[in-house]
Amino acid sequence: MRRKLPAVLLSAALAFVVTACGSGSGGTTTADDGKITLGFSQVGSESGWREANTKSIKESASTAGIDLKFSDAQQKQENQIATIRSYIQQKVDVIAFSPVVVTGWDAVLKEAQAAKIPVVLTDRAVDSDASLYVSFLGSDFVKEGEAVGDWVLNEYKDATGPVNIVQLEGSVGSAPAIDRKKGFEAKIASNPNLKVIASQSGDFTRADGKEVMTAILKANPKIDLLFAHNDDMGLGAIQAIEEAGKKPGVDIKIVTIDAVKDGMQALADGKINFIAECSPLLGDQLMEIVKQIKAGQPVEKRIITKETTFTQEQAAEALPSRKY
Ligand code: GYE
Repeated sequence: MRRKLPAVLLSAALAFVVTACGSGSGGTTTADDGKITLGFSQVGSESGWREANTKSIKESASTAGIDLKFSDAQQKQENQIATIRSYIQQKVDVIAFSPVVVTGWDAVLKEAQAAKIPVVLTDRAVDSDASLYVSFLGSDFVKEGEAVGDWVLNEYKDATGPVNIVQLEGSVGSAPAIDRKKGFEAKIASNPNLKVIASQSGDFTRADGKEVMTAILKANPKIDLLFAHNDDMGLGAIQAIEEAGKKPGVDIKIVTIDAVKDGMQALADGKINFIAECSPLLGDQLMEIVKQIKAGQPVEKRIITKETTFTQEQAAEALPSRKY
């Protein structure tokens, strides 16, 4: 009986043919079985978002028949640089990584370019020259910060006195922390009642979110609103707020970014008031880009993820079918 080859296998096979024809004896490690090798350096496992992102990348690679080398940098740039260098040495076909911080990538990106290994950025941006990478796939973090800012503007449009705001920032020097802060602060600047009274990094983790919020609560008796740059820090802060004898979502309103399951549950439960979504499901698009690169097809330089926002009612509705 004749069986049709699944589309993914077929395109992987085609990609190999193109590669094989084009590369001569150029010594790539494209395996004998025709598989494309992708080296991926992940930021870490700091949040629910990151867990979902890792799962998406691993699953999509396996579905696409791409041989994935995966490494967790534990939120350290030096680990990512070392991993990328090892992928260059191993002559993988494509390198993809989610840069922990924005700065400091020029040298290693130039090394990859010199070795003729295309690099794809996923999730987070770098400040290096755009000629040093092929494509950047991920969210518009400024827009996410603006979406939260818009909600806050509307929520306090009738405020007659100061609204005290606390901001829990993401990892210092990371694109989402820089851009979410920028988008949020630009929006709320139009209402002079909205005052950021404390703004500190919680490194995108639940533990740091709790610790930093505990200290901020002690130092500031009147807090009206918390903006946490991700759900996990918000969830940590919820614990701190409850331990301080206050009601999250009521005594202190909370707005966050990501919309992972635990965040959405807290939103539906009334402990968070609003979430701007940031999709971690980048795997399928990344594998598509990798295949296009290997097939010698043009790829888009910037691919922006589509996202939405959630109120408490919308979270309750969306939760049952939520994938992450
Ligand atoms: O929002 C946060 C994670 O880079 C978009 O990193 C990502 C952020 C995400 O730790 O939860």
